[in-house]
Amino acid sequence: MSELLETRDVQNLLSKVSGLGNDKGDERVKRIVYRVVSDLFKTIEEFDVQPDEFWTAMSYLTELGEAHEIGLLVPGLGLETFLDLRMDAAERKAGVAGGTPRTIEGPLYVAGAPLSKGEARLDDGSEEGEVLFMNGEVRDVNGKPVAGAIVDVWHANPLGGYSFFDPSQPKYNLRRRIETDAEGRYRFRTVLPAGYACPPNGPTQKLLDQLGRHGRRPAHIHFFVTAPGYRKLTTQINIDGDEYLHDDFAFATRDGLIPEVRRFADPVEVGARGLNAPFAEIAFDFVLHRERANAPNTVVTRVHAEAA
Ligand code: MBD
Ligand code: FE
Repeated sequence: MSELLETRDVQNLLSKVSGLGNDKGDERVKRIVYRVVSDLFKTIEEFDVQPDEFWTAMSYLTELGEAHEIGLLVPGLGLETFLDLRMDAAERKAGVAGGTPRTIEGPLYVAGAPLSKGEARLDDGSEEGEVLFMNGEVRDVNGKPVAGAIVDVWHANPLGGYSFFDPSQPKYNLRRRIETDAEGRYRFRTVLPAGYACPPNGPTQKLLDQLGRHGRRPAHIHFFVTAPGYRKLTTQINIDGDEYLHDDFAFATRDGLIPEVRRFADPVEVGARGLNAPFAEIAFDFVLHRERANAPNTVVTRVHAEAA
């Protein structure tokens, strides 16, 4: 590395910047700021970053925040998946094995969706798309059904847009909380989502372009599954057959999260569901772990929107 970084002036600067020389503040924050700022100094040195380039990056960060896209770039850079991999590793170390795999939450959850028992319909009938019935059981790793679990589900519409973020959709469209019945079962009716694409003129896509990358996600459905005494599960299922299934810009596709999609076109079966067009069905069970003292908390504090 460069000699400049080793000089007393720069070392002094870093220590003052991070407050390491004083006895106030927070020790952990100081050490992390020291590391991050010195790594930035190193990056500037190594790439001989010019002032123009540096200030371009600073305006980029401003733009990213103003566009509310920090939560979008984070998964795009694999940071959210990295946190998942670390949580997986910590769980393995604590002996938490098996169960439904976790995958990233993403930036589009909205708290406070309508709550119902056993079943729900997620769309209001105005969505043009293939009807999907999804059902399954919440159980623990020993196969015991979990009654009274909350399945908090959210997904995009057939155009890839999420309610709240896409103001053309009704409030809480395609967002529901379903409490499992006495047998631990849930079921819902909805419309098949399409994959998501980063806003084409936004700052996230602007950086992805410079990396030669697309900003597409395969069609997917998000879940939080919670129950008293159990570890919170954050996961998603992918819709099989999507062209981006294994080419997700957010790196969230995982083995065990690609259930079979059954298609029904027989007029008798279609009619029996009160429909007049072919529909799809997915069966998927969620397997939770009991809470345990020595494993890291999976309840993540994160700022969520709540529809007004
Ligand atoms: C999404 O729908 C999503 O789930 C993630 C992780 C990023 C952008 C859009
Ligand atoms: Fe999503």
